[in-house]
Amino acid sequence: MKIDSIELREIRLPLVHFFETSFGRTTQRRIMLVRACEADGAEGWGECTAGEGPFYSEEWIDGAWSVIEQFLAPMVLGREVESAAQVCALMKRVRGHRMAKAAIETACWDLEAKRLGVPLWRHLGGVRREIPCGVSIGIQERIEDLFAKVEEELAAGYQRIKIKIKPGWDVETVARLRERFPDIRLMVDANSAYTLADAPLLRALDQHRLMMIEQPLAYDDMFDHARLQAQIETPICLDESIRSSEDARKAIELGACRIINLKLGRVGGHAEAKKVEQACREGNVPVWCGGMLESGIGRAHNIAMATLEGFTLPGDVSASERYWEEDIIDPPVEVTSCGTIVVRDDPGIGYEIKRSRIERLTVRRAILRAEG
Ligand code: NPQ
Ligand code: MG
Repeated sequence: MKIDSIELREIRLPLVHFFETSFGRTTQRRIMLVRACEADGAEGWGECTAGEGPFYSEEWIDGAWSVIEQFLAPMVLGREVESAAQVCALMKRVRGHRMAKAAIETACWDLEAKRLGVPLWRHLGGVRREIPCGVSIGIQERIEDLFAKVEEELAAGYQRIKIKIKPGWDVETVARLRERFPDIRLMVDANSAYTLADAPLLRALDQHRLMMIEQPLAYDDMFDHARLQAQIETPICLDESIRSSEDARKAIELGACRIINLKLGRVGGHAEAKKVEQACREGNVPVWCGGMLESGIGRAHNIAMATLEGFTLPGDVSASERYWEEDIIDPPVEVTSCGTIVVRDDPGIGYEIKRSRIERLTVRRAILRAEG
C-alpha cells in the first residue's frame, strides 16, 4: 500500500439533542474526515474522534488537523508499506496525538479492505455478525427528563443504559433511577469528575447493582483507581486512562479496573485496538466499544471493531438517528428491536459515503500530497 493523497475535511453536524457530561455540553459536532487515496484512485475513509475542545482528552480538532498537516501526513504520503497494519509504525516518531493518527490509520484499513473486496470486520478478524448495543444518556436538567429518556431507549430495545454522572447528579439520581427501573442493566460514567477522597460517595453506589462505574477518577490515573477498586464492589471500567495495549496490561495487573471501554481514536487506530482487545482477552477482562458522538464513518469503524471476540458487553454504539437528523452514510446505522446492530457485508466499512451531503457540510478542506 502506498498513499498518494490525504484529503482532510471539516464538517459541522448539529446534534438532535445536546449531550452533557461532567466536562461540558455539546450541541454541534465539528468533525474531521480523512480520505486516503492511492495513485490509481482507490480510497478509504476515516474520522477523527477528537472533540471541539481539549476536555475529554488533550486532543481537539484544530490540534489534530494541524499535527496531520505538519507531521503525520508527510510521514505516510508516498511511503510503501505492506499493509494497513503497518501504517501506525510510520507515525511512531510523533508522541501521542492518537486520535489524529487513528483518523489516517482507519482510512487505510477501509481502503485495504475495499481493495481486497472484503468487509472490514472480516479483515480485522471479527467473529460476530451482530453486535449488542447500549446507550449513553447525558446529564439532564430534571430527573423526569432522565426517566423519559430511559423509557424511550428501553422501548427502542437497547440492552443497557449508561448515564453520565457528576457531583450533584450522582447517588440520588442513581437511587431514583434504580427505584423506577429495578431490573435494567445500568451503569454510570463520571468522566473523571471525582477524586479518591470521594470513595465513600462512590461506595454508596454499590447497593444499586451497577454493571460498572466508568472512569470515576483522573483521566491520566491508574494508581488511585486501583486503590478505589479495592474499596468498592462495583467493577471499575477505565476509559480515558487506557491509551494503548501497554496501558491495558498495566491497568489489569494493577487491579485498576475489571472492565475496559475501548475506543479506536483513543488508542490510535485498529492495529492498536486489536492489541488492546487481545491483552484484555488474555487478562479475562471484558471490553466494549465506546462512543465519541461519531458521524456514520466513525460509527461504521466502531461496528467493525466491535465484532472482535473480546467485545462481550453492549457498547455505546447506537443508531444514527439518536444523534443526527441525517447521517453522512447510507443506509444510516439502525438498531434491531432486540438492541443489536447487524454488521454489513459490503467491502470496507460497508456503508456508502454520501458525497454530496459531505460536500454541502464541508467548511474547511485540504488536500495533502507527497513532496517532490
Ligand atoms: C465517554 N462518550 O464515554 C464519551 C464522552 C464524550 C457517548 O458517553 C465531543 C467529543 C463530545 C467527544 C461527548 C459517550 C463528547 C466526546 C462525550 C466524548 O466518556
Ligand atoms: Mg467514558
